[in-house]
Amino acid sequence: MPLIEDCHVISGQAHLPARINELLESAPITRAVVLRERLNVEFPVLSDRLSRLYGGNENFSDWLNQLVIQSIHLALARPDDLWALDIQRASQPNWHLQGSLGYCAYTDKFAGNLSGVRQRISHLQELGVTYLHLLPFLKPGTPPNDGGFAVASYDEVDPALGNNQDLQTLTKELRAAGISLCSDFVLNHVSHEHKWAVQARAGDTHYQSYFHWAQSAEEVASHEKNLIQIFPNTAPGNFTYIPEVKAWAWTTFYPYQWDLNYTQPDVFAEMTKSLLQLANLGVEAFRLDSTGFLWKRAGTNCMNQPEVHWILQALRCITNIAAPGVLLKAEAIMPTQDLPPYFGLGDTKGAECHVAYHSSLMSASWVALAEENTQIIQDVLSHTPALPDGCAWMTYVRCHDDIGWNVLRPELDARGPDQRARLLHASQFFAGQVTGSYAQGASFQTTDLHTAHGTNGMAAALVGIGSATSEEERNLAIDRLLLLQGLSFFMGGLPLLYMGDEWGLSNTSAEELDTRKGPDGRELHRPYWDDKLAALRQVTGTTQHHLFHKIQQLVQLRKCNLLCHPPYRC
Ligand code: OTU
Repeated sequence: MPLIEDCHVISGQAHLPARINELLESAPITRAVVLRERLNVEFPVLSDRLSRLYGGNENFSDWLNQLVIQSIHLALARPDDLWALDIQRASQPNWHLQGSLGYCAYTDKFAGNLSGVRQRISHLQELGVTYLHLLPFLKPGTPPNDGGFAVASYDEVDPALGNNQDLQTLTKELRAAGISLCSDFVLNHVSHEHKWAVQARAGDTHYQSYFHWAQSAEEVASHEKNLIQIFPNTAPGNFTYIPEVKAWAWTTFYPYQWDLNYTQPDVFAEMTKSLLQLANLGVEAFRLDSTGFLWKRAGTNCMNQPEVHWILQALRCITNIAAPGVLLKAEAIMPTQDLPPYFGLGDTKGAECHVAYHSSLMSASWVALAEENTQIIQDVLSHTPALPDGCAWMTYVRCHDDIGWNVLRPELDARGPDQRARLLHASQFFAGQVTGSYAQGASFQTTDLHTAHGTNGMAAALVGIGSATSEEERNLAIDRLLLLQGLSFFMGGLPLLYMGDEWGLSNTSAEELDTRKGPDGRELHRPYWDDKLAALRQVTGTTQHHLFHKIQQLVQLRKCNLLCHPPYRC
């Protein structure tokens, strides 16, 4: 059932192709009836969006039918409990907004492996968590692999963390505890060790078509002049020469992450298949990584192209058909003004993602802390649109990435030509380079003292819990963190806590950093969970206790607030 009724295509009794009708006729009657209802709504929208992308291809109709057949087979394979959950959620489109609280962690750092996460469920329940985002747990390429964001197989759990059966057991236990598991789904790129990349390197032209290639240094240069750099220090440029292919692969992120080519319809079909298979293992939400970069258009910065939204809307149709209880979350770390389309607003109107990160609000809250002035938060909020029914911002204070400063450029530029210096100030402040700063963070991807890119560090280190030398300073630092969490909790979206922030877990130690492979500065805020320190949350008088109980109070307050004012909107 679509959450946004108002699509370009009028839905009704869709004319379904004969092969799809035949499949439904041979399917168990109760599922077939429901699937037919869903297809009546979704098939016209799906074929519209996909024909915008692939309609020019000769065999488009056959390909589309095959895609729908694949999705129906996966819907028929959906375990009974998940099928029932789909039906229940379709009748409650705001199910994920009823007092939800998110929590985000690396599986290995939080609990060793997927089975270990089951031992942490009681902790999550103590907090009132309803949504758990475990950072990439699918089979990655050999390190360095961008913390798992270079995926070698979307169909297998990382053997270091368990297997698909462990994943299924975990999702079941979490569900029984009222917690939905969210998995990253890295749509934009794959590891250079993924079988598609391996076959492309071996000369298979079909798999070469799964990637983007530049044939000459001139072609690379002509693209580069329009593109941004995500990791300017550690992975400069957006292309990597692949000697076996004698061409440059498009690699927006690290050289070992090859961007997928969504003009190739098989890429879309294969990725949707993997997503539905994970949904059938009980994954209830997908964090769609780096969505802004999915479509390249020469002469542009290749970000937020309209086709990105046709891809995402088609994906939404597919989940609405085969797993409608599943949530789609856009990870588009873009200025606020670029985000409404990810919720299906604007020129590319149509049901799209349920949730998107509000990264500008997050970064603005840190600038405000450094400036002791809320102006920038107010500017961001004034650019933040109201959302369609069933949609929400994901609000947060910290996550596994750096605090990116550049998303705030539009707000600052609107206030004057000299205002970007405020980002530099914030960056220096949190790196402890400004007189009076209490922060123990570090700048990310810039060694140039005149540019601000991002800031690394755990919240506790950034607000001054680590540098406090007296009770008074410590309380002040805790209050700073609560102030930021309060904003995230009461903005009206779906708040997300980052692992350990509930009791003040600090930066990764210098010794530990030395042992990690690769030079990624973000490891500073990817420490191991510390059971001894975490246990202090039960001991009165400790920082951990103080913080944890205040966070619990915020959670309670939020629940009461929601009970008194449902439904809430921002
Ligand atoms: C995402 O991030 C992930 O969250 C990062 O952990 C990955 O490195 C990256 O994708 C590649 O998979 O631009 O819109 O710190 O904010 O890389 C997506 C920089 C992104 C991240 C950025 C980001």
